[in-house]
Amino acid sequence: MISRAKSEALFAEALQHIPGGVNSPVRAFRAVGGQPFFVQSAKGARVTTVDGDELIDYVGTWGPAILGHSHPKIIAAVKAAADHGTSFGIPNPFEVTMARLIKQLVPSVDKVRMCNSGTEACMSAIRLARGFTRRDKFIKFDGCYHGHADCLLVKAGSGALTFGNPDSAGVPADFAKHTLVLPYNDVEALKACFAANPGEIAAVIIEPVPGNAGLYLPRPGYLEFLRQITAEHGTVLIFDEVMTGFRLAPGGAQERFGIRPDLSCFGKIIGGGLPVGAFGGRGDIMDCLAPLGPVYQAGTLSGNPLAMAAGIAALEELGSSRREEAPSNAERGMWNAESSQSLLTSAATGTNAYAQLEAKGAALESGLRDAAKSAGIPVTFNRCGSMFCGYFTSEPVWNLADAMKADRERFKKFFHGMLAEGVYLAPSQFEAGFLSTAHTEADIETTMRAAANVMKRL
Ligand code: HOZ
Repeated sequence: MISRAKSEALFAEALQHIPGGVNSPVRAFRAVGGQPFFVQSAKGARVTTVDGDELIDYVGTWGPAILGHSHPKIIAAVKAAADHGTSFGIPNPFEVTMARLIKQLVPSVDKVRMCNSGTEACMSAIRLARGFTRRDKFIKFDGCYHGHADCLLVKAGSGALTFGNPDSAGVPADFAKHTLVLPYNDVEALKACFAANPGEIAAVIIEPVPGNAGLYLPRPGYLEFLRQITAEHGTVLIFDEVMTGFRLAPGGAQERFGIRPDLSCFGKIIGGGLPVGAFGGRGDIMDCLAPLGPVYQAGTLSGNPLAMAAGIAALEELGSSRREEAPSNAERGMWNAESSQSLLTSAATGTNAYAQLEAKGAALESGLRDAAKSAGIPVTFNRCGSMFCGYFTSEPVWNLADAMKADRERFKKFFHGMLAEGVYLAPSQFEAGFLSTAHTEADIETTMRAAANVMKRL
């Protein structure tokens, strides 16, 4: 059982000053009941609460902590950058380095524009696609979350879904009328939508591996079909890699699945945990942005030196993994069974971040599956590398409709049981879990033991 006195006092005060006591709804524990705890510090795979409890953390600041919290190189980079100033609103050299690094790691990116969050990145990518194609409509998928811009907050995942409001109040119908929503993993629905809107669809935006309604994977051939149909219709294919970028492979989901989108959106990961976003892709599309072209997009803090320094340190650390140990297949954009196997083998030497993430993900998956099986609890466990979700259902989960069949009451009990055992999972059945290179074998074993104990009581 974790202690709560200081967290409770802080939350009581927060409720007086901040709506719902939190600055982002998913932190409020509404989906699982109870109150959030407050964090004093975070290091490696652990967060320490203000009441002094250390928890094994599988939220990882909602994804960015791929290298664990407070990685020494990231902290040192931020401190060094801060000595030279915290914001200029004038170009700084870090921006150039960051752009070069992103291009090296993600070959579909010819040019990239920095912004301040994943929300800004997706909102700007949609505007850019519309400006480039001179079309208004775009397709998104139900349960996918691309931040909280008006036109994207339609059948959204994450907090919007968690709290039962996938369509937010405050979004005028006129602002969302060009947003076409389809089920994920459904080829026929895509065909029908393109047939019904010939020459009208500016973009398709997709989380290639949706991680905002739990986690589900693309069926074999689905992303390939999406690439093909968008190319045929002159529609801009946008991959939202805010959570998958630099995590599922050095070049993100697009490298892992061998697809080249036209535009990609990135977020918190490229800030090493500081507030950052970016969108990039084909040069002919990106050059439509002001000051070169007619599509306006801007930001005083875009390319902020502290955020850039942190992100550069994170990407260099991840990128060095690729250069040392996984050059050939990764460079060719391949992530097949063979390359995964060779990475798994090299995990034994412990230096390749992606091999470690893969191996840790596999170990956690097998432990949690065993725990559920021994307890006789039906769980569908979806995993892609270091992202995972256990749904309390016996049926496979390939889309939002499947995810909605999960037993959320059981998830609540599981969540609180795990927390009492010192393991922090995201406080919603509709969020993904994240491993980092800092999770140790011992952390994973502790987690498996905790899950076995808790599952017996569900
Ligand atoms: N929605 C994101 C997680 N799936 C970020 C967390 C947040 O909204 O605060």
